[in-house]
Amino acid sequence: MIDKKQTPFSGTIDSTVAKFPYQYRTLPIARLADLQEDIEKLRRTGQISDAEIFQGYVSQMSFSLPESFPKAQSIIILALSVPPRLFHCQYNGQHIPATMPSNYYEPGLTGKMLTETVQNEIIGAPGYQLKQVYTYHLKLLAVRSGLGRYGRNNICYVDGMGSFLTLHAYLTDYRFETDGWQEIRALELCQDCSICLEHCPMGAIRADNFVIDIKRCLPLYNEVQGSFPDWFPAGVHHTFMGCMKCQYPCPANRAALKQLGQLEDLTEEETRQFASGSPDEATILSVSQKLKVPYMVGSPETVDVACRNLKALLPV
Ligand code: B12
Ligand code: SF4
Ligand code: SF4
Repeated sequence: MIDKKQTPFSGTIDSTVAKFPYQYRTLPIARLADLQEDIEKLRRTGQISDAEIFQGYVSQMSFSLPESFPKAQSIIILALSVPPRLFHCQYNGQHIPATMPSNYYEPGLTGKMLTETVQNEIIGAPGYQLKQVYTYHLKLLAVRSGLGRYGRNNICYVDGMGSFLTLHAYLTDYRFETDGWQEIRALELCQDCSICLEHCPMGAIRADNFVIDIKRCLPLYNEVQGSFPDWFPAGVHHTFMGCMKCQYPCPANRAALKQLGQLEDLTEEETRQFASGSPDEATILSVSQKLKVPYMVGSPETVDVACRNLKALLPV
């Protein structure tokens, strides 16, 4: 069920589990070349890190038109409000707090529901094709379209959502008349603020360069398998995956922080099994349900990552 739109570029998806506010903008397909030029400029000035894991994410990304959709006319970029959720690991009688950031759990909204929303509410006319694209740099697209702005932490902020959101891009052969192309803009609040820089435990946010030092950004290491580097500060871990240290204290998230949700806590036994590195199938299933990470079931790599990260949360 979809609510009536409150403003021209927003709406709410009612998934029966929860309500998900969304906002979107559109750009004409001709803007793909301008977006790619932004990336080329960064590349020419040496701002695209050559860190292997980072390259693993971005080397195949570009603002190109898929061969399978030559008739695409418009790009739709959508921000979905998804609050981080808190949970605890019970361990030796203690309740160890942890966060599940926005983009790692299934909030209760299927891709089909999102696509139907775009089709019915945003395009709003029958007979048009729609294709989700995963290979575009979504924050840049959001900022250039006027949907969001960069924070000093290089995360994208949308009015009314803060940074607690996920981004989704679609191509369609429907032609939107508007071209909301904007300069690449930072939040006005960032002009006189350096709170995220001071709170980043890794020193990834720099005073002299807006582009963060990706090689020092915690999620680059805790999203993938492998041992953590020796230079990691002690006690840095606080999530299932990812990092919230620059987002929680950010003044642009003050209102959004009130939306934080909860997940079911892990029992002593579940925590112990994950910390041991080899949880049994039943425990993997129960933890995946509690933490809303169904993709962990049948993925030994994700179980491995979860075991390492949950163990790192515990006192030694
Ligand atoms: C690779 C990747 C990562 C990498 C690298 C992050 C990074 N900063 O690039 C890692 C694993 C570290 C990561 C971490 C996170 N990620 Co990530 N990630 C991606 C991915 C796959 C690509 C991002 C990308 O294109 N990076 C390339 C760089 C070049 O792009 P950029 O950061 O936009 O850089 C721009 C600015 O530097 C700007 N710029 C340059 N100079 C200047 C100067 C000024 C003044 C200004 C204003 C701007 C500016 O221009 C650059 C582009 O031209 C996207 C999904 C997607 N398809 O886009 C998700 C995505 C960006 N990630 C997301 C999330 C949620 C996160 C985390 C918050 C998760 C977490 N809680 O830990 C963290 C945030 C870390 C951080 N501080 O950036 C969300 C974004 C949500 C949001 N609100 O912005 C995305 C869109 C996933 C999704 N579908 O929702 N991620
Ligand atoms: S903490 Fe301050 S500088 Fe950092 S993103 Fe938020 S407003 Fe900008
Ligand atoms: S996500 Fe964590 S490590 Fe990366 S910039 Fe923010 S605080 Fe620093």
